[in-house]
Amino acid sequence: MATKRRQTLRVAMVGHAFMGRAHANAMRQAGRFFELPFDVELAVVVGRDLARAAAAAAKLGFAEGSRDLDAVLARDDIDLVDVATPNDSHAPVAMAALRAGKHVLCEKPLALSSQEAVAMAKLARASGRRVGLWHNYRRCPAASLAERIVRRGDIGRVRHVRATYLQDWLSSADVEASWRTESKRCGSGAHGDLNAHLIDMTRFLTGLEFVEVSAIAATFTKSRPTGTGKRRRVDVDDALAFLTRFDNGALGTFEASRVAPGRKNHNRIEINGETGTVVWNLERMNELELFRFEGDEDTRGFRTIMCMDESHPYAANWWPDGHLLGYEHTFVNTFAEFVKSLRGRGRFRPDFDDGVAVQRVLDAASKSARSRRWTKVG
Ligand code: SOE
Repeated sequence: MATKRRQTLRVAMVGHAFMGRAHANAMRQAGRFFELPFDVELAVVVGRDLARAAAAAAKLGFAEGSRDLDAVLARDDIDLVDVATPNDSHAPVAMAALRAGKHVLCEKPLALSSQEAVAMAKLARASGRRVGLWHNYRRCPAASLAERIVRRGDIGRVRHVRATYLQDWLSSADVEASWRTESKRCGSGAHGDLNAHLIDMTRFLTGLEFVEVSAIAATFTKSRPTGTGKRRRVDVDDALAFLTRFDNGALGTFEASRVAPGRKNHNRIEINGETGTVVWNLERMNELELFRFEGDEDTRGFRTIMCMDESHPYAANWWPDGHLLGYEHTFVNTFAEFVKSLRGRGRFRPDFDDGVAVQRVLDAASKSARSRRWTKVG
């Protein structure tokens, strides 16, 4: 009996730098560790320079490279467009792909502004296509366990969210300017790059919405070398911190910085509820810390849950208990969930509506940092 031929999901990836490599790895690995409804075919890498796009395609396992996005979008043998480019091209590329009838996965943050994000989400809803955002940390098993714990009420009503995302790669004034230090290319600095993750993670873990924010920001290095002997003005934040009040009355403190020496990728979130606390820390990404007011007082304390058991989200797709996962696996888990969602009817989360919610908080905090006033989230 002829076996039913599985359909193929053919992917065009736009951009091929750090995130392009993480995405390509995830696309190649997902079918080896998850039961997917499609065979994934890495069809084409699109870049501004044909030679570099072709070289990236060869290295990352795609069939070919191209510099002609319009031609790639016009092909009827491309089903999914993956946007792995700097922030200023997320909207034009994603919207062109949606108009061409493609599904879209897009890097975070969704857009340069709320206005742009709203237009993207509106087009996505009208398109009937599946869209998603690569907020990969949601699908770290320990983070997804934290979501399960908070949502089922194990720590009670949330009262505090305390989130930090710190890096140090811009500490030196000698680090060259890039798209990440120019507002017309990135929207904002550490704020959109790192607070975006914290805002999305908070919405994921707690289901809370941000109501109002009060922010402070700083740009310590006002210009950076361009590698051509000139210097370019830096018009984005090196760091932005903000206070927030949530729709259930809970209080939050958020801090993003890319000039915190020694902090390489320090992404940590602590949720305090009425009856307990949960802490997820990327630097110990296989572990979850949990405290609950339970048991005898003299034996109470934080306990560390190693999140590699088959009872933990995604863990059963990988290795036996106790064998650790890494940064790359959060992207593989994300891509696998997205591909599975193409068969289902439910939303893939986070989608572009989630991206709008994140962008609105980012914009309100940026506005508050400028005005030095409490600002409602739009
Ligand atoms: C740079 O800050 C960066 O690559 C972010 O853009 C990613 O979203 C984060 O996961 C790692 O650091």
